Amino acid sequence: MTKTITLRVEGMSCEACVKHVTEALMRLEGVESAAVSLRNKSAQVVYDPERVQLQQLLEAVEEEGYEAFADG
Ligand SMILES: [Cu+2]
Repeated sequence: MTKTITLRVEGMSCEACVKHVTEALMRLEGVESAAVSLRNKSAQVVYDPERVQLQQLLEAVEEEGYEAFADG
């Protein structure tokens, strides 16, 4: 059973940032898809909560140098 969440992502300024965030999320085991929007400052992530936790999603984005929040 997958879950869909929209994260708020701060600090992206161009399409390369979008790519970095997308790749950081997709690298995680259990993430099925990540739709990152520069314009909306968001990342819609479909993931399997049995394989990856929300906290790991946030950390993956932050390790790339951006800020991520679970409040959409
Ligand atoms: Cu950029």
